[in-house]
Amino acid sequence: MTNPLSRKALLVSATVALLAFGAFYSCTTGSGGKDNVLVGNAASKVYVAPGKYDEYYAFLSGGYNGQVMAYGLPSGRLLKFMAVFSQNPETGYGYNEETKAMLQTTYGFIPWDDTHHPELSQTDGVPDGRWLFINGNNTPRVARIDLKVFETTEILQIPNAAGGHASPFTTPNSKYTISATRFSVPIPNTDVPIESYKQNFKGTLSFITADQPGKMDIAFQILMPGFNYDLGHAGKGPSDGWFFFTTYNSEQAYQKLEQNASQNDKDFIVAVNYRQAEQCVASGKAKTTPADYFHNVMDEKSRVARSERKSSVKMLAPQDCPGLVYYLPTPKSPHGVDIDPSGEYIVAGGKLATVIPVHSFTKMQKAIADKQFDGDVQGIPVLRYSSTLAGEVQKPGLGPLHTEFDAKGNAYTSMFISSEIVKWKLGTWEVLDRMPVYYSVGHLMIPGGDSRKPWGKYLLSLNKITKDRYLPTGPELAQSAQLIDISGDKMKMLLDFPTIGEPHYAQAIPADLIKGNSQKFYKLSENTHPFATKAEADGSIRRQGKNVHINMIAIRSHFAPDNLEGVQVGDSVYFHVTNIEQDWDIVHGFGVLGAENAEIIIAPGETRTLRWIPKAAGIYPFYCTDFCSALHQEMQGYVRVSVPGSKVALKANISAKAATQLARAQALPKPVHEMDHKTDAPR
Ligand code: K7E
Ligand code: CUA
Repeated sequence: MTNPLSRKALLVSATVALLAFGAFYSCTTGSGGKDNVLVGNAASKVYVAPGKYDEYYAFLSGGYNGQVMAYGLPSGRLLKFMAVFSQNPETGYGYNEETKAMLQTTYGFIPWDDTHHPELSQTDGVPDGRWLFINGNNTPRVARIDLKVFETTEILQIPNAAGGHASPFTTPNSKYTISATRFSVPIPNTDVPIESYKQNFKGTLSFITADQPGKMDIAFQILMPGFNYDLGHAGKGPSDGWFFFTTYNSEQAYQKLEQNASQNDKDFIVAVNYRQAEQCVASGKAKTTPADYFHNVMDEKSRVARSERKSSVKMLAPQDCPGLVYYLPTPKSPHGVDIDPSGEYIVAGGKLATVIPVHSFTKMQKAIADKQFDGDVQGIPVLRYSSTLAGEVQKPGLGPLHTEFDAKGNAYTSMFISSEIVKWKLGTWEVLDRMPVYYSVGHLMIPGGDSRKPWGKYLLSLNKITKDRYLPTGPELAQSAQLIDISGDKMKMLLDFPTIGEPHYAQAIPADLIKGNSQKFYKLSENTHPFATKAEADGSIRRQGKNVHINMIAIRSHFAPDNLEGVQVGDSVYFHVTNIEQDWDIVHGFGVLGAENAEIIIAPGETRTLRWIPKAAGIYPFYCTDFCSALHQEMQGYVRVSVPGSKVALKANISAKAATQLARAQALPKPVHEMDHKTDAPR
């Protein structure tokens, strides 16, 4: 089952092969006979009968769509699309007034990002199903998704950083999650010649407090030499208290990195003793440094997001905190760094390396104690390669990127260039099996495979290129995941399924650890939204200058009020719609003719607000966008829009009680609009 291409290509230098890898896709016909699939057997292993549940939840990042998708495994069925860093018109996320603040940054309202690495929260080094963290790669951010509601509830911007790629891998109890700069930049960022890279450009490693929902913050940052920091993983067991990051571009190139950052035989793994960092911070060794960043939180009760702007961080220089950071030389332009379940082995994926180097944590500690240094980089000791090396996997294939583990002492590494998964043995470093994948795998994922207790059983190969695997859909094809059975000695291909966006990485967890906690609706009695309407009689329309607020309920199968008059051209009309249902899966939507943003979807018990600015006089229908009942098509209403200064009075067809309240409210002084964020968000 060896991919013959990988064998041949090993003779070629890795760099040449990288340039030529496109030629590997010379497709054969169709997608039929290429897999070593016993079709019937494989089909029964992924078949989940109608009405039955999958065994695992899998969370796949969406790459450049900025979102995260939940799938079921082994079926590969898509369960939920979760908006994180990108606006999502499907639900109104980032368009409605309640969620716009989630996308606030010091660069303004950013409606997009690039997600790479979903990371489940952990207890004792084992995924626990409480939260999923995900990084924003472009405008460095880390988000928390609450797996009770499968929604983004918190986003922290990472200051003093550019490119939040090595993120958000967590420590064994999720005390910290991390974010390292992929790109080094001047810190603080300022206008300097690019040629002054070596003097002026720096990297940062950010440790983010993660175990308190709603309270993520930068615990401290470590100021590092101006390399590229690529990926990271926390130690566990004996290596608990340490964090490992890969670097590339130790050449400190600032142009044509393709060549200029591939000169050195070895780059580094950075080993950070974060307990030492905590001590140095506690003893005042960190400098309070200016930093400009946002922290955005979705309030659990009002379901309105709030932003806070922060202005400083604690910055540690390794030179001021001896014992904090060491460099482990590692061939060659390493990408992934993965720690085995025992916490002893530190596996690097050297994209251009011909071996998979594995460092030993025990040897690393001894090398530090014995000062087996090969000089230093800007005061950071470099450990001798031979002093930390546990072993090298010889001839693994081409382009090793990422490694995960099963519970039986085996490791599995993705080979981008030779397009295969390679299984090898920890300790003996021998290659045990290979499985070709279609095509060009990036990350691979085993449920719990980066944790202390892998559940094993399946491996998901997350492939970059699909070519001929599915029916053609024009120039751009979906990316692809392949599910592989790893329960036996030999890997077995079970299933292909297309994915949305580019799923760099994924995490999976037994469904039982999440499904019992899934929330069915929001309690209306606990809804503290300032514009909540909890009963039909409480609907209202109010004017505050050019702002018109409409409090409205939605219930099968009507809105109340549903006839509105007195709105004028150029008004900002806020439809505050509360879904007063208290029943699972009964959501309503709201769309209005000519709205320039999106619809809103309102979950049972919550309030969502659509802002709308009518441009011309006339009658505008609105309707429920989610087919909620037999009379869903009747769930509609009208807004009358008059010219500016018109004498048409404000009117909503509401109850007599509500009308009295309306008269009283209109006599009161104007309240401050509590949801006027200072954003220039697109409406
Ligand atoms: Cu290898 Cu961004 Cu983790 Cu993609 S990264 S593959
Ligand atoms: Cu409510 Cu359709």
